[in-house]
Amino acid sequence: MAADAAAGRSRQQLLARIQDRSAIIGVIGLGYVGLPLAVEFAKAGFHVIGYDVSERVTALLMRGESHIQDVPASEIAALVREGLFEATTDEARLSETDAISIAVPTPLSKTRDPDMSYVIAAAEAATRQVRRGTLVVLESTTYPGTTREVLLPALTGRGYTVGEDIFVAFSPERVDPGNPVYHTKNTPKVVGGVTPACLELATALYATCIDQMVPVSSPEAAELVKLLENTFRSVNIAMVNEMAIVCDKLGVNVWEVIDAAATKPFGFMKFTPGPGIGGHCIPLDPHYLAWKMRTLNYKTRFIDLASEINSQMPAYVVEKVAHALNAERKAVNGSRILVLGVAYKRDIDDVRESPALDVIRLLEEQGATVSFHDPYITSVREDGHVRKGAALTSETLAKTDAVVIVTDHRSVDYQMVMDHAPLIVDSRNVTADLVRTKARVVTLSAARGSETDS
Ligand code: SAJ
Repeated sequence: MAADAAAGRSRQQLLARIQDRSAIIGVIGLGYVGLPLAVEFAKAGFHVIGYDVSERVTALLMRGESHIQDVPASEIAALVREGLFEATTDEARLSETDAISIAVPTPLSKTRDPDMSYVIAAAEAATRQVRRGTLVVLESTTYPGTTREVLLPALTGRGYTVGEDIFVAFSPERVDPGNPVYHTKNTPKVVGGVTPACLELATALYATCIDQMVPVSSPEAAELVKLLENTFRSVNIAMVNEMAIVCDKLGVNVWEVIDAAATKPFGFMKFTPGPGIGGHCIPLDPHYLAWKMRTLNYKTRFIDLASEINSQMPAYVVEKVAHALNAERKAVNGSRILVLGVAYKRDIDDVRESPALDVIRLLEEQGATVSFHDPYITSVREDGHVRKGAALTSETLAKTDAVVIVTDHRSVDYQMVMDHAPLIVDSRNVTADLVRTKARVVTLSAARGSETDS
């Protein structure tokens, strides 16, 4: 009876501190997920202690700067000034918190298996520092079972009982970098608690700063929601990438087909082919599920096939470049090629896992002299050396043998590229509506209808 009373007290006390905003919130990992979340908690009135292992990150945040494109420095500066947000590399500061959200990377190892080192490090830090009665929520995208098999044992190892002395949940991050409409606050938040009390506290906390809660019955359900979302995208992107190859072989323009299919008002969702998929989510997350299912002797064929097709797209683009140069009696070897756009998707500054890096590597392996231009990225660090971006001018364009559009940033003047480059290989269909002037244009599949590649 006494334990129940104590547990009830812990839950009630934390609920009250959430409601009156006196709870101190910890966020482990101040990246593109953790920083926007920390800002939302602070804007809701909580004192937020952001913990990150990077001294560079915590120092710049405390100077009121931002390293995340979607988080304005002015917002950081104001919250730091008001004492609502502080960033630290001192793990011990987490002992002051009543609730902790963990938003650390979950990359893949070289053998394409989950690299849980960041999650384990964060779980161990939280375990060392948490006080009795604390709520700990894992946000990192991971395989189903991680919360119960990795986070929970670490925390209960301190002698805590989940649902009484410690509260544990999983809530997937749904950040879409660069999305002008959906941000942390207005994107519905899925939450799965290890016990009903864990779910109640986690939803109460997030409801203070996120508009819509989506409670589910377990952390495993919440972990799988995220993996379904990203596997859905990977599989559908792979399907339209294969459709691009199909259309090319049939002499049909894939974007014309997709645009027409997208007029179906029900039962269809538009995806567009491209040079492959990048980012730290779609190329990686489905492999967390594939890995987990392999341990249960089940082969997730859709995930594996989608990954196979998506990862072959950079080579398909390079094959298009070679074929287009060949039509001008040029070889890739010795050609001067400008890769236009290296971020993994348009209008952002993130180059992680970008297919542009594969396109550049493959072209250079065939002897091309490759430069790049990206309005958001001035240099790319690869294998220890830094490659600086080139200016996009009529002179640099005229000197190329081909321009390969890999990322379709909206700020680029593509008509100027059309007016000065001799050849464009457009992997994003961004030249479709331009006035045809100097450049010959090749796309991933055949030109529209009766058009010929000029
Ligand atoms: N891509 C295509 N064709 C498409 C859509 C995307 O080739 O039709 C490519 C993009 O160019 C990019 C990659 O796929 O290289 C991933 O694109 P993305 O739009 O999924 O962008 P991410 O990975 O930054 O963000 C996604 C979120 N995006 C959307 O829901 C629109 C979402 O899936 C997750 O919230 C997020 O990953 C995450 O963190 O998991």
